[in-house]
Amino acid sequence: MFREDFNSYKSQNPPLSKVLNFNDCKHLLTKQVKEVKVKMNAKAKFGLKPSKDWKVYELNNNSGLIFIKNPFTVTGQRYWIIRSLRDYTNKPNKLNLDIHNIIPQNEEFWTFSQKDINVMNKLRWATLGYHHNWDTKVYSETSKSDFPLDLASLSQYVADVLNFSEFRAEAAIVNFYHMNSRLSGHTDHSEQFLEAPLFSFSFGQTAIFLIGGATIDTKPTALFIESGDIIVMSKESRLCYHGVPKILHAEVNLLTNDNEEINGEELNCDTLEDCNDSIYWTTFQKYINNCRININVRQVLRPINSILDS
Ligand SMILES: O=C(O)CCC(=O)C(=O)O
Repeated sequence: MFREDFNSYKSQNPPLSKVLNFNDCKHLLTKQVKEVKVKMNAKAKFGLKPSKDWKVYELNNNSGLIFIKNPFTVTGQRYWIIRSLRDYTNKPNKLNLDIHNIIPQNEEFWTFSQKDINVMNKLRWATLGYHHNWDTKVYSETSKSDFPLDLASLSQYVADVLNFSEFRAEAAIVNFYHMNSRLSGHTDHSEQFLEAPLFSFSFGQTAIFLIGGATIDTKPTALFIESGDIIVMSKESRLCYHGVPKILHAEVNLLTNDNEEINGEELNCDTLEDCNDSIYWTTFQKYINNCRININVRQVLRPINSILDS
């Protein structure tokens, strides 16, 4: 079932009318989704709008699959896009490009890619914190680096608003998609503590995302993920098959900065200044006009308390 639907959505003419669209979800309410009550924070943080203004839903057929309709300000989206491309691609984080040795030792990905567009086109992923091992799928104490404080704070803040206040951000995969990229159906089960939710932040081009069941025999639900949308995979949905069969072209215009102030606590000061520089922003706007960035944040370890209890 998952495979058949994946193939149908990856085709030239995907059945778009069957994809859940959270821009217009009044008609989905009660039938396919329900609204989720969140903690009301009046103060905006981390480039997000105050949580009292968020629109948060849970799928009826996939318990624990939470969808937050773009809660970011324009400046907030700019911040996370710049961080993903320019900073999270720096050492000691790992990139798919590392094994090809195409970036000279003393150069950083972003600066080098401005001179060589092929390098930019070859970027597929970066891993942060505990580095995901794509072959063994096992996290190791010998392959980890410091997790970025700002991304940990963003994830833990969203977790807290959704009442997952114990969540700890310990590993992330930043996925970089081109218009012809896909991510096959898979489950994320390498983490030791699978009870913790997984947070997925998307920017740039639109994706069709499929979320199925515990095996590939369950028919998946298809959703559009647009720039700024957040998906949380918690409870039953945490171990469900999911994938991205298609990237669709969308106008993502972050050129007009809303000049909304970002509460700068725990954010990177240089990036905050860069977000408000419209000329500096244009190179990043060019990237997201044809690409999608997905930041997938996980907790790896069991919380200390649960180890002591067992
Ligand atoms: O790009 C997405 O929305 C999903 C990414 C994902 O499933 C993963 O990194 O495991």
